[in-house]
Amino acid sequence: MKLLAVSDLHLGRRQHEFDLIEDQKHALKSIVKICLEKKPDVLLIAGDVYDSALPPRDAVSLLDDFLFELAGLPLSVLMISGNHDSRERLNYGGRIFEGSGIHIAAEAELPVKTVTLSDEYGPVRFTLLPYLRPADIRRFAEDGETVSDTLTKILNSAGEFSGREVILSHQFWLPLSGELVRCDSEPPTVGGLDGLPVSLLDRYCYAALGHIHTPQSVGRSGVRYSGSILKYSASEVHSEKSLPLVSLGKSGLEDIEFIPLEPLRQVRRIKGPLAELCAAAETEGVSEDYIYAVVTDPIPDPDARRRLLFYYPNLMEMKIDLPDNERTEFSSEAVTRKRTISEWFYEFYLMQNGISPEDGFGESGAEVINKAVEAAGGEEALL
Ligand SMILES: [Mn+2]
Repeated sequence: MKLLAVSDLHLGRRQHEFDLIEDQKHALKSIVKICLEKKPDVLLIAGDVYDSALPPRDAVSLLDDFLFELAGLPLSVLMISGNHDSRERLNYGGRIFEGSGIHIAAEAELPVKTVTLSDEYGPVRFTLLPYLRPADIRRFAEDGETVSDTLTKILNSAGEFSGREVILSHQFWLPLSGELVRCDSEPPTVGGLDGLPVSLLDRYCYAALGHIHTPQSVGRSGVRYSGSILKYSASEVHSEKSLPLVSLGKSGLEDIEFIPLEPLRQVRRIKGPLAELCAAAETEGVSEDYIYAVVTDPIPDPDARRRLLFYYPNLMEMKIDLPDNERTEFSSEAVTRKRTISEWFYEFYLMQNGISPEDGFGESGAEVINKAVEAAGGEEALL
């Protein structure tokens, strides 16, 4: 059986005011093309399908087109929610799509959803673990259980199975030793559920993971973050995107082939004095690439951005590289301003529970925060 794994599509994402929908459309078309050429039996989509809980119309249409094309191919599609997805919106139509071989698990529920498919060696069971928030873990936990205990219980809710098993997950799984390659387009933490031990996934011959945007395996080759479909931050300039094409044999994982995912536009970082950057562009011609520019002139040209835009219409970001002792004058208030305790709490509550404190506590959300801050001695005492 052949599996193709993708994750972190982030459909509808805007980056530095650029709408990436054309780039995303191109990436999804490439995935369909890879499916036609490589003929996987299953396409695994491991979460963060949309970039936000309320995706823009173009993104919804894009997913609709993608699923429609996939439904016409002789393969099954298994899809879970990520931390960016709205469960209800991703689940929309899911029960009807089952008839076309598209299986979606977006809601946290017990028992966990499974889909069993077969090849010449017998059945393969797929566990579709949707993204679980700390609040879900608390809901399923019994007294005295650790997060690992509760997760094990959730995974075991699939029931006994003696054949080959595969899992899709969007939790933050960590290797038992060594570190993961991180980048700027992932949130630095995922609530209180950071760093789950990857040993909990030992029984799966392949774990298709989402959440980390740089493609990489975790501990062993059969546990793998596919990575995002596009370079969603400057820190990913050198991280080439690829899709793992996984072959399962009689006793489990046999081989992984990496299929490169060519972007519509390249993402590049350029650095140097403005005149040099412009001169280079003069010979190369106007570039449609997404550009992160660093201008190194000691006295920056106030017109630098406009001049670069002439050659690089898709200029994502322009930074001026100043000597360290001059840098502080240019840091804006928005970046350096300390957040208040209320703001920290608001963000933390939203991250933990997926709803705002207003939605959690009703009208009195702000009041609850203020009272808690007061009881602790006020903002000054806490910061
Ligand atoms: Mn993501």
